Formats: sequence, C-alpha cells, structure tokens
Amino acid sequence: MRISLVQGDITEQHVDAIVNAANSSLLGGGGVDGAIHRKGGPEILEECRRLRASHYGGGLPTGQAVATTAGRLPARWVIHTVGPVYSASEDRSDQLASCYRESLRVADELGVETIAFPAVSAGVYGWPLDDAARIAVGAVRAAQTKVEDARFVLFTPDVFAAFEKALER
Ligand code: AR6
Repeated sequence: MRISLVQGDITEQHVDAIVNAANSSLLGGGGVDGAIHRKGGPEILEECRRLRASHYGGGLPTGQAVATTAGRLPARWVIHTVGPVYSASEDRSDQLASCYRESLRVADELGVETIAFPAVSAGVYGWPLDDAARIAVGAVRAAQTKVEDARFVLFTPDVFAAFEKALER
C-alpha cells in the first residue's frame, strides 16, 4: 500500500472513500464532520439516520466504522468512524488505532482502492498532534488490507508537519 500526505480539504479528494471523524450520534457536528455533511448534502445524513434506526440504535461505538453514500462529494463512500476523546489519565491509543484499522476493514468490504483519512481525534477531541500522527501512521502501515492508496489529508500546516515526522520514522 502506498501512503501519502496532502495538506488540504478532505471533501475535495477524488478517492473511492473518505473517512469522517464523526461522533457516536452519527448525526453531524463541527470540524471535518460538519464539512463533509455540508458539502456532501442531505443524503449522507439520511443514511446516517437510517443506521441509527437500525443497526446502531445506541450510536456507533468509539473505534468502530460504518459506511454511507458520499452524496455530492467526489468520492463513492464516506466511512464514518468515532475517535476517542483524548485523556491524559487513561491510555486510549488502541481505540484511536482501531478507527484506522476498522475503516480499512470496511473499505476492503466495499472494494475500495483509494482512501483519504483526516487526523481523527486531533481537533475537538484534543489528541496531541505528534501522538495522533504516530498512532495513525502506525495503524495504517500495520494493517492487512487490499487498499492500494491511503492518503492522509491534513487541514493545517501544524498537523501536516506532525504527520510528515511520523511518516519519516
Ligand atoms: N478536511 C480535512 N481535515 C479537516 C477538515 C477538512 N475539511 N476540517 C477540519 N479538519 P475534528 P475530532 C481537521 O475536530 O477531533 C466533530 O464535531 C481538523 O483540523 O474534525 O475527531 C465531530 O462531530 C483536525 O486536524 O475531529 C465530533 O463531535 C482533524 O480534522 C468531534 O468533532 C480532526 O478534527 C470529533 O473530533
């Protein structure tokens, strides 16, 4: 698998699947989640609502992933995953790694060849950037997957720099 870094907006990526840093309600929020729903249009939210009414009545658990249409985005699917809120007193690294592993597992089920990831948990959820980048790159590198091209799409220069450092290791 080829792993690359892009500084930019994930909603503009022409890939098979883009990953959303959602919350367990699946009903939208701020950050990358807000941008995806805004640009993707109401079809994504409609499918999220159906998921809440069926398989995920209690919400999507942290560390898991589920796919919907990508609506009007230039991708086929959005894979929603729920990162852990950062905690200084409890190690939730495996939950964060699980977001990437589970997203790739769902991607494999869909036959995805190209995927774009944001820096899950590195915004509102407060994960320190260097550590979030290390966990993300480590999890994607270690995954057994048929995905050929995984790209991290980082919104700001500081997050991009953290991922660059993690990828060089
Ligand atoms: N493209 C790529 N990355 C982006 C974009 C974009 N368009 N917009 C923001 N980012 P966050 P979290 C970056 O807060 O920490 C939401 O309200 C952002 O700069 O989106 O997992 C959800 O509903 C940061 O580096 O996700 C949840 O409630 C990264 O995406 C909660 O926030 C992740 O920041 C999830 O928090």
